[in-house]
Formats: sequence, C-alpha cells, structure tokens
Amino acid sequence: MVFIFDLDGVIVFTDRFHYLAWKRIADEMGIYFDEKINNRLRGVSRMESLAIILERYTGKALSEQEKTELAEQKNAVYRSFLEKMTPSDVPGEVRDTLQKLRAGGCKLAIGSSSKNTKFILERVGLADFFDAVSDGTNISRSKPDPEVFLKAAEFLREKPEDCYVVEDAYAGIEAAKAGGMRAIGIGEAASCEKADIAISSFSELLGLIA
Ligand code: B16
Ligand code: MG
Repeated sequence: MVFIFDLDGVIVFTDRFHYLAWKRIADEMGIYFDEKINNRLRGVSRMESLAIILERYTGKALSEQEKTELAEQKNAVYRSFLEKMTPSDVPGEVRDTLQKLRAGGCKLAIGSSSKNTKFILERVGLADFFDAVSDGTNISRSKPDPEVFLKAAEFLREKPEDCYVVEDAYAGIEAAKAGGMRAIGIGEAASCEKADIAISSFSELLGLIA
C-alpha cells in the first residue's frame, strides 16, 4: 500500500507552534485570534493563513510588502520553536506505526504545505525515513488544491488512485479527493464527511494492511 502523510497535525504537533507564533503577531497588532480561528489555518499556506487572521484587522490598509514582513516575522517566531524540537516530538505510537508500515512493504511519503518540512524532519530524526517528500517548496497552489499530493504520487511513481492520504485538515481531505486519492481523516478531519475512512488513533492504520 502507498501512504502519503500530512506532517503538521499528523506526524508532529507543530500546530501548537503555529498557533503561538500567529497569536504573538495578532496580539501585537491588536487583532482578535483564538484556537477556533487557528483551526481554519490547518493545511493552508502561510500567506493564506495571514489573510484569514487579517479578516479581523481594522487598522490602516497594509501593503503587500507589509504583509510579507508580517509573515516573515511569524515564521521567525515559529522557527524558534522548531529549533527546540527533538526526536521525542514524534509520538511513540506514530514512530512505531511508521516502522511497521515500512516493514509491511508500504511506500511512505510526506505531503505538507509547509516550507519548513525538511527542517522539521531533520529536527525529529526523520529526514531520511520517507520514500518521497512533497512540500510547500515544490508547489504553487496550496491545499485544498491537490498539487502537493499529486507531486508526492509522482515522486513515488505511483498512481493517485493507489494512494491513501492521511490528513488532520478539512482542506487536506478535499485536496486528496480532488486528486483522486483515498482520504483518511484523523484529529479534526476525522469528522470530515468527505473522508473515506476516519481513524481516532494513528496505529489504526495497521488495520488497513493486516
Ligand atoms: P509554513 P501541513 C501546514 O502544514 C500547516 O498545517 C499550516 O498551518 C501552515 O500554514 C502551512 O503548513 C504552511 O507552513 O509557514 O511552515 O510554510 O498540515 O500541510 O503539514
Ligand atoms: Mg496538517
């Protein structure tokens, strides 16, 4: 079987760091931001995330240059959290399951919107683990567009219809379906009605290869 994993919210829980970094920027600008709004940022690109946060901004109009600077400031704060990550930031259940899927002959790839994907994989000791990595650096359209997953399938030389995508974001489930793949929802996305399969814990994936 072929699995393409989303990164943030599936393999590692960097969603907390995204929240804290955006919260700092929002607070500095006097913009209301909470964890419910943060859920809308799952799987969406950095600039689209900023646009969602700015929906509640009431100050003077911002130029594209100012928006880019805000996104860079957020990324600097976010990177300061990432620098502290270690292999222990991958839950034991996730690491064990990945190893068992690999031992069971599955092909495993990453499909993440993040431009920080390779840095995160290095920090947690998974830089050489996956058969392919498709991320925010090789796409021009973010989830719910299927580009990131189609690229992962291409890197693996597999047909989209043979791939299972594991996602925590509604945008990611939509992307998988738009790409003609099977979508497995976990976390927030377990309640997404477009998901083909819902799982409540990562190790349930082993049931699919049994
Ligand atoms: P970056 P995923 C996504 O990762 C995050 O869920 C989303 O919140 C973030 O805005 C996006 O990556 C871009 O991240 O700023 O690091 O390029 O869930 O697709 O693995
Ligand atoms: Mg995610």
